[in-house]
Amino acid sequence: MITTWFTLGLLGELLGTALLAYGYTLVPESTRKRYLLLVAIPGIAIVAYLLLALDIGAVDGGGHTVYVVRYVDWLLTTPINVLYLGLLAHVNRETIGKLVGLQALTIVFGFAGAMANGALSYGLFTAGAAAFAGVVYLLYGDVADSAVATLSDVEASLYRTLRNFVVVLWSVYPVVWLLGAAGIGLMDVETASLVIVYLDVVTKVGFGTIALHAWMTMDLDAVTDGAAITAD
Ligand code: RET
Repeated sequence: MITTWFTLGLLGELLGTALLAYGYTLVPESTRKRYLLLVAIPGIAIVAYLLLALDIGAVDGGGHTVYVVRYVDWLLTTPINVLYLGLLAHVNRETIGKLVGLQALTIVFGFAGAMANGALSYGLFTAGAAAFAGVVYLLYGDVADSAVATLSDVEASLYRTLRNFVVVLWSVYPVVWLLGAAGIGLMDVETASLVIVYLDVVTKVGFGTIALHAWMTMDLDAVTDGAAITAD
């Protein structure tokens, strides 16, 4: 059954990557380089889900299964995701470094916690949660301020939409961690996997699609208002 979920995840990420890759031709030229990050996010997940569907990348974390491949995927893609938000908001390099670093730490601590047992496991989870709280703090603080200060109203509104999307949906991951095998074990591995596959596809493809849609609409505006096309 679990292989079925992973195969569905693979299909979702494949379709999402194809859709977003096609979208590359539809977004304004000035935003294309950055847009590639949005294609890379589900693109990386294709590899992860291919491995998971082939039953590669699971290890024993002291009595329960830990999907290493999943953490490697998150370690690569979630920092790219916050990097995109930082670049969109034109925030300074130092803050981008903090965002990316804290997000990477979130995943590293979460993985270490899943591999550990007992109190250490929860200690590492708490460290991960603290790092993630730092990311959220920056996204509502300095990064949001920079978005308001440097962007047009439509772009600043896109920033807020993407930021809220990330914060709300990503917050489900630590809950699944706690309820699943790495935590109190209330949720069995199959259910947790189903929820995570669903979330992975929605967060990765959804994030890109929201941005794609917004840039397409902005491009249309640019047809009637020539100035907007070079506004980035
Ligand atoms: C962990 C456990 C430690 C505390 C926190 C976590 C957060 C994980 C997040 C994962 C996001 C994954 C995404 C994947 C997309 O495919 C590591 C579960 C806070 C935020 C967006």
